[in-house]
Amino acid sequence: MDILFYTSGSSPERWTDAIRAALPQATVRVWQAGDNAPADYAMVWKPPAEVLRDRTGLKAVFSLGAGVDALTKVHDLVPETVPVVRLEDAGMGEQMVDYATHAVLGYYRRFGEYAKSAAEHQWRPLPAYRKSEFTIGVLGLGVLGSPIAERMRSLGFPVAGWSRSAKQLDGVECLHGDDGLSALLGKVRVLICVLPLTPETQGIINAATLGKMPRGSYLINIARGGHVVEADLLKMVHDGHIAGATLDVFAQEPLPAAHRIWYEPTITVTPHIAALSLYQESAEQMAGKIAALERGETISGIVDRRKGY
Ligand code: NDP
Ligand code: OXD
Repeated sequence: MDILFYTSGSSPERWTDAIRAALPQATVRVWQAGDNAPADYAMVWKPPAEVLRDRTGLKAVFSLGAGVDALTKVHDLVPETVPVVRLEDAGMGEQMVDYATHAVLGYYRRFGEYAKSAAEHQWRPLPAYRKSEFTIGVLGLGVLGSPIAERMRSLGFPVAGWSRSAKQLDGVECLHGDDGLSALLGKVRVLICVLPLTPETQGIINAATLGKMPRGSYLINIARGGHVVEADLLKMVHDGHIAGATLDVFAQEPLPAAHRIWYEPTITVTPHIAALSLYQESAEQMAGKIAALERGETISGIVDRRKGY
């Protein structure tokens, strides 16, 4: 079995070592310019078109991440009969849950405000919030959003979640559609975005949607930079409507050194690390799915080309 590998990131050998360990029977090669030999499977992250264009023999293309927005052009390169498969959790769920928990508890216990007081050597106790008044809204109730909603519920916060189709999650108010989104925004103290980036969700966090959130609420974006209209967010942060934000993803990455977002004291920036693909877990998941495909079985995680995720 021939596996073609490409990542735009660093350390391809960490991936290929893990893939070889999970698929000892396979020949794994890292794509080099000019390579147009057949392959049974491709495992890729942000590949240039030449990696997949006219590639013969392909039975499936695997994404080395959960989000497939960077793979939309792959859909024009490989025939519809070749499934494009994304990572499902593979160790990312726990990381996302921990990241969201840290940020939410920081807002709930006002740690950002105390850090500011401490920097000014000011002993300034603030009133405590009540959990019952601190509703957490989760946009996206998929593989990564659902466990975040569940963790928030188990911490005792009221939780509302929003998805494309109707859902049921114990103890979570599940909403969908435009009315559902408005209802969720109207009650949240913290909005957590875990949506896939598609034409429908591009720019979904903008002046209009942020304006529906109560004054003094917070945003956590751990999905894609394209979900947020950054100029609108900066304006709402300046006028105090949004009390703070934790952003892991940006329209342009790396976030340029001179970007205004770096200068906002109430915005916390992390460099797209909310969840990192784990080599071993990811390779084992892909190997399991390849084995299932080879047995002629159906697998989960196939991207729906019409929905875009
Ligand atoms: P899933 O496909 O499992 O879940 C997506 C969720 O979003 C589903 O609940 C889906 O609804 C909902 N959704 C999609 N489109 C819409 C829409 N138009 N309106 C309302 N809801 C919508 O994805 P994952 O949970 O695995 O991943 C989510 C995203 O997290 C990834 O696409 C990626 O962008 C991001 N990510 C970020 C990382 C980071 O380090 N910052 C790491 C990993 C992922 P339904 O259930 O009805 O289909
Ligand atoms: C992903 C990511 O989509 O790391 O997996 O952003």
